[in-house]
Amino acid sequence: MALLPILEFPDPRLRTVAAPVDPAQVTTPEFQRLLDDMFETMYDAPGIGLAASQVDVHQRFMVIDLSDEKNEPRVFINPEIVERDGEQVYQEGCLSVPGIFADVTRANSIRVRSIGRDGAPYELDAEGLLAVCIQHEMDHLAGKLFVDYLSPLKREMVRKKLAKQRRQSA
Ligand code: GNR
Ligand code: NI
Repeated sequence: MALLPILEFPDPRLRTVAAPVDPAQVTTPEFQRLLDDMFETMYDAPGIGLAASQVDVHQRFMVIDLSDEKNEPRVFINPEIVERDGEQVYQEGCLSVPGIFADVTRANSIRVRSIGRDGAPYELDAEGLLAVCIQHEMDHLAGKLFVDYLSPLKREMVRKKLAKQRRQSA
C-alpha cells in the first residue's frame, strides 16, 4: 500500500474532467491496489472522502468512509445521481483546500447509481453528510471545487491564504 500525494488548489490538474472507468478494469489487481491506496491516503489525511482527481488520477471514481472506526469503506465508480430532493447547508472542508471551511448548499437527499469494488452495479439512497460527501466528491470528478461556490473575491482570499500557509511551512 502507498500514500498518494494530494493535489492542492489552485493546481490546474484539479480542473481535469475525469474519464469513465472501464467496468472490466475494476476487478484487476492494478485497480484494486489503487482503491486500497486511496483509502490509505484518505484515512491518513484524515478525511471522510477522496476523489481520484485529487491524487492526479483522472478517472471517475471515489472512496468514502464516514465512520469513526474507519470500518465502513464505500466505493463509487462511474457514479450518477439519478434522483435529488430538498436542500441542506453544510460547512465543508476539502483536503485539496486545507484549513478552509465554508457553507455550501446542496441537495438534501439523493439516489446514486454506481459500480462497487466488486465490479457490480448498485444504487444507494443517501441523505445528510453522506449525501454532502457524495456530491462534493462528484464535483471533484467534474473538475469542480467547493470554493467555486464562493464569490470570486472570497476565492481569491482563499488562494492567498493557502499561498501564505505554504510560505510559512516552507
Ligand atoms: O474530509 C472531508 N471532509 C468534508 C467535510 C464536509 C464536507 C465535505 C468533506 S469531503 C473532505 C475530504 C475531501 O476533500 N474530499 O474530496
Ligand atoms: Ni474535496
